[in-house]
Amino acid sequence: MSDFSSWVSARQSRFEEVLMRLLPQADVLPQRLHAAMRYSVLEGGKRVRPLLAYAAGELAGATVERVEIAAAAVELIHAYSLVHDDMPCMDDDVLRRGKPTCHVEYDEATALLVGDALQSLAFQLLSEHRLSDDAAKQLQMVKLLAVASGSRGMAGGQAIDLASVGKQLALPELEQMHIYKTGALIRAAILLGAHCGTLHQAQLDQLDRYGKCVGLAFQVVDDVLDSEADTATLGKTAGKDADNDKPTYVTLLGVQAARKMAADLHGDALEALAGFGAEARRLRELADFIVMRKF
Ligand code: GRG
Repeated sequence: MSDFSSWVSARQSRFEEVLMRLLPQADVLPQRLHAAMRYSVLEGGKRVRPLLAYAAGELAGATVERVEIAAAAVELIHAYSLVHDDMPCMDDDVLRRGKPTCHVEYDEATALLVGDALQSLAFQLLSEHRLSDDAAKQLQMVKLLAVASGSRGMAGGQAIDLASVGKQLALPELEQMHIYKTGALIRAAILLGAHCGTLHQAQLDQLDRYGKCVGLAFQVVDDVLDSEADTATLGKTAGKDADNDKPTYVTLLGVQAARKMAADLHGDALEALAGFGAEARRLRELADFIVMRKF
């Protein structure tokens, strides 16, 4: 196992323990809602956002206990978005992470409440744990996650996405949609991890640039992987989104150009870290992983 793989595995298993501890226990009232929350968050997921938060926190000299609270808040928002995204009123998916989606395993009303409660829990965590010695900075962290997940972030990106079904978007519009929908939370994960430690504003700006690039690269790669899966398993024409005819980087650019775009974004992400030394190694490795991943 490479040094990076051991780093990833160690943090993933540590983070699973953190989530198990922070989520309400399933035997506490309301048991069904709590069980559904745990079902939707635990055992599954690559934990890319928490890994980015850990890596940024390490770079900023933060304590791991602080970073993982911030990372958990981000991951709970991510999990809520997946639960809602899978519902019949949105993507209407029956499988997520290899198991029935929350509304299939439980019911729609429960899935709606799971998303709501996970979102509230995320902000509860950010406000009840001390994440910075500077109270004003901690308040700024709460705002950062609120903006990243709201109408000028993930929820806004989802709204643009839903409105784009069956339409032809231009590249800048598609990019803006993904900067909101996927990129905002990835950037927030990195910045929140960094805010748990100490960096100068110029360094935070560099990290934000890195986050913007890896956030977009993550989505481009996701589109390429989806298109390959469609072609392989469904015999569909490469480039057609299997779900609902939504525009993607692949439908717009073709697979080769989408791959090139991911490679360029990868290069830009590494360039944004040029001012950091060896301490940014994990962030560089995570950029490599995001672009080269196969799942
Ligand atoms: C419902 C407000 C609201 C927002 C939904 C993020 C999102 C917005 C929907 C997810 C749809 C989707 C498949 C987007 C593509 C990129 C993405 C976020 C994939 C899932 O993230 P991963 O790969 O998932 O990190 P895991 O399971 O590894 O956590």
